Amino acid sequence: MTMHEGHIAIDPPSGVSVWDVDPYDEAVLVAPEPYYADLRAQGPFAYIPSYKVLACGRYEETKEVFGDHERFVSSRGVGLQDFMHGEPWRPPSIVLEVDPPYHTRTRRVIMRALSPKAVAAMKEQFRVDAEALVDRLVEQGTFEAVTDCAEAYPTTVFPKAVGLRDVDPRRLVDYGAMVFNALGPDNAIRQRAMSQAGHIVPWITASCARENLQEGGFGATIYEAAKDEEVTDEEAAMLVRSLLSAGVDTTVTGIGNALWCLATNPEAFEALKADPSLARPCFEEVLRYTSPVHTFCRTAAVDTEVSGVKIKEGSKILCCLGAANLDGDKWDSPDTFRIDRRPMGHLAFGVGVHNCVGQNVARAELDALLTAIAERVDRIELAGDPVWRPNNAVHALDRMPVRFVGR
Ligand code: HEM
Ligand code: OVM
Repeated sequence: MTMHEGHIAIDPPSGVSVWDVDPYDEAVLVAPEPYYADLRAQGPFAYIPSYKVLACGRYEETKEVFGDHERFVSSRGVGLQDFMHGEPWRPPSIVLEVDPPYHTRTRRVIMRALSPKAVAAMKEQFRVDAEALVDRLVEQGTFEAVTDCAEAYPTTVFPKAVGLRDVDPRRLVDYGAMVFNALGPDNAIRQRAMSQAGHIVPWITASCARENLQEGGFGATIYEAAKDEEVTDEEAAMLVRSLLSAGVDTTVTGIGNALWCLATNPEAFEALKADPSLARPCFEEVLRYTSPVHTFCRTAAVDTEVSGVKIKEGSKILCCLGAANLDGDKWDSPDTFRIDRRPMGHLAFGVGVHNCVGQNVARAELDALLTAIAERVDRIELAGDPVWRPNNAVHALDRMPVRFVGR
């Protein structure tokens, strides 16, 4: 057996197009839409020789692979690396990177901590902080969308909701960059993110300890499950780590991408202003249109077949959620941003047993912020060109100067 990039090097299955592309090239990562279209055009799967993996980007196959946890497991890692054949960079997540039946138990604990009721209890604070931030940005006029808004908002509300005693926005954002870049190959982007590990990982680990979490937050609720012996204290700490891994960079990206959609589609912003209750469908369309997490992998646990393609046990499959969310066989005018589309079935939160357990939190944050913007801002103007930031798993802005003109 030959290894490549930390996983089993498979040969191209018969009938599958061999496609010489580097999905992790910085030029592809910062402008992925042509890659998404080419990936879908290759067929149900493409074999990518530079990584010796299969990739899928049509809606149907992406959903089938991503949603079938029995044939396509997460316990061998949801990045390029196969955990069965090498040490992961950190102890694996006990929710994202495990399979049922263990997954069922840990997921239940996290699900209860992030229940609709628990999230509803945070909404008033989300609203107050959103209005204060938007007022400040209107006052400021021109600002930097990524740092001043997209990072500023979640790093204000999310640590409070989790109950972190010690809040360090920089380290929270940079940890997210490590976690998501780690899903790709060991390229320069991953290495740059990982060079920060020394001063971030110990801080994250300490933040997950029971004594560093205030009563009333999501973190304390997870530790209550430990009191009831549903999980151990060590497992509770690992589940808090999952919140800190997945809960910041994703919403930072969602907000940045939402601002980009609204700044570049003024008619959509006019519609949102006219009816702020469109904040929710607007965010769903931002998710479909920009897919904040563009790729997660699965590993075939058995020899199997999808859409007539034979897949060998041990094959890594790149599931390109970003491509599936723009598939013309699934969506009308997929490349048009329409805030009233209500894109049911988009894959930006995944599908199947691992679908995003934090989606209520993400929706509550974006709902509060987009509503505050709709009520307080008359125009959103680009004050310079948006620049995208290459990341092995996340499609996010690097910077975008914008101006909020108040109402
Ligand atoms: C899982 C996307 C926000 C916590 C996932 C998955 C996706 C995703 C695609 C599926 C992973 C897989 O199947 O391998 C997003 C996006 C977000 C977001 C686009 C925001 C725009 C959040 C937030 C939290 C969170 C705010 C925490 C409060 C998690 C966790 C999992 C997960 C713990 C693992 C669930 C499991 O394996 O059962 N997310 N997420 N996410 N997300 Fe999110
Ligand atoms: C985790 C986790 C969950 C979702 C996404 C993620 C890759 C990490 O449980 O640590 O980022």
